[in-house]
Amino acid sequence: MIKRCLLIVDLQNDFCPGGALAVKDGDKIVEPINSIMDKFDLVIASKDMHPENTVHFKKWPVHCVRGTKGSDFHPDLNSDKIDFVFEKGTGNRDDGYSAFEATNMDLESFLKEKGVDELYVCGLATDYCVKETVMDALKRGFKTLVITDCIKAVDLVEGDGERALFEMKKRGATLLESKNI
Ligand code: VGL
Ligand code: ZN
Repeated sequence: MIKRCLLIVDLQNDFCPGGALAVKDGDKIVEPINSIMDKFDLVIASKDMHPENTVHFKKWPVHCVRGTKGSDFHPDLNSDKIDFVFEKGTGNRDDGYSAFEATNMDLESFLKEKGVDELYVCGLATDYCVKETVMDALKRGFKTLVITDCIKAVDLVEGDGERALFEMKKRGATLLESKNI
């Protein structure tokens, strides 16, 4: 049996409308993600979890500070079904865009120990943390799939999200829609 793992990247209040670094329509992917969780053997998530002072805030508005509501999952996300949460960006000197930079547990060893064959990635944001996580997964040899209707882009420059998808695909990721899982 193929073991399939869903990785939900940074579906936190600060990246949703009303948050400190809101991604347009970021909240619209919550229900589609809830509705696919049961298709997976394992569901994990990452959280952007920054200290109050970090070099990361020279590039971005203050967001996802540990202990604040902005760092919590979106309230509608079915977090009961999440088996483990990987925290990243926890230091003062790192951006921690990729979930493979998590500091509370090593994601690569975790996936290998669980015998994961296919890593499905969704969440926020397409052009930053989703992209970096997918690139790192591919680098480490995981079969990596991106669920295109369960991601949203920051699009700081118009087209960033589309370009990120193109790069992920070029590097070897499979792009698919949730209805085809
Ligand atoms: C992210 C910008 C800054 C993300 C995190 O989750 O994509 N983007 N920190
Ligand atoms: Zn961040």
